[in-house]
Amino acid sequence: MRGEIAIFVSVIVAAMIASCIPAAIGDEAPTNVSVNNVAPDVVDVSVSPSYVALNPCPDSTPILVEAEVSDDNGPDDISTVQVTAIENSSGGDASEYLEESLPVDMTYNESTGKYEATLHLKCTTLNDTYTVEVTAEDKGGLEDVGTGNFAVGMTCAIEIDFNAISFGEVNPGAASSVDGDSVMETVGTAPPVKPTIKNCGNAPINVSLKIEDSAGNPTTLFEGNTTAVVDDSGPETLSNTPTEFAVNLLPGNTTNLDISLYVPVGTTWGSYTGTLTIEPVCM
Ligand SMILES: [Ca+2]
Repeated sequence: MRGEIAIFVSVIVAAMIASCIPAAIGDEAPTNVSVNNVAPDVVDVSVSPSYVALNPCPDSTPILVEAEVSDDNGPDDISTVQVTAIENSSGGDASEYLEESLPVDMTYNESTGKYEATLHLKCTTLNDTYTVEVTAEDKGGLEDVGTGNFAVGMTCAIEIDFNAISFGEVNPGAASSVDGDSVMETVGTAPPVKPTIKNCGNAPINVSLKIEDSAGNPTTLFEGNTTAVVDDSGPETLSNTPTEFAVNLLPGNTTNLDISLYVPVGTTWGSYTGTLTIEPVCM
């Protein structure tokens, strides 16, 4: 087939040359075209994981933003691809939750064929859905914007600055108190740590407390004889079932735990141990 076309064309050319004799057999004409620059296209933006469970404070949590970008003038015409904005579900600026400052340059990954950047969410990033905006610009200054989404779940977490509560030596009929403060201290430093509770999650919390006597105690002492105040909530008497303190502690904030033990008259003498359990209650 290809051979037949070649023969056919050569006959036509021969006929044209024959009809033009004795005119010139060739000439040149200047040819020009202006190829337009067209904007790059941000085809797709994705964020992984799409549902983020934050690490408790003070750690941040990485997310990977990937963008598929093309340009009809060729891939070399793409000059920059950047993460340019992050917004919450209300459309408000959420860039305060990033460890990085925007814009963040994205780099081309040969193996995925996509541009990518790793961002770090602060531990106080609120439970919400977020939109990441990616802007691609070509060498002619034309731009395109694409967006991708992710969600941040609720993280309920606390940190405490004490690893023991010591009531010392107490006579029957007397009480012993350990008062807290709102300053997170390093456990083991002198003077003795004043109990502090910190919200290291991303949602407001209440705090629940329970206290349990160890199995080897001479008699039950802590349960029913320990009272606690958290922030301005209480005093409440603690038992072996959780008591919730309505403190509405905001993410990143700290509060005091004041705890007191009353030793009733008639209590058997000896050493007593117990376990205080402190848990966050997400609201
Ligand atoms: Ca272009």
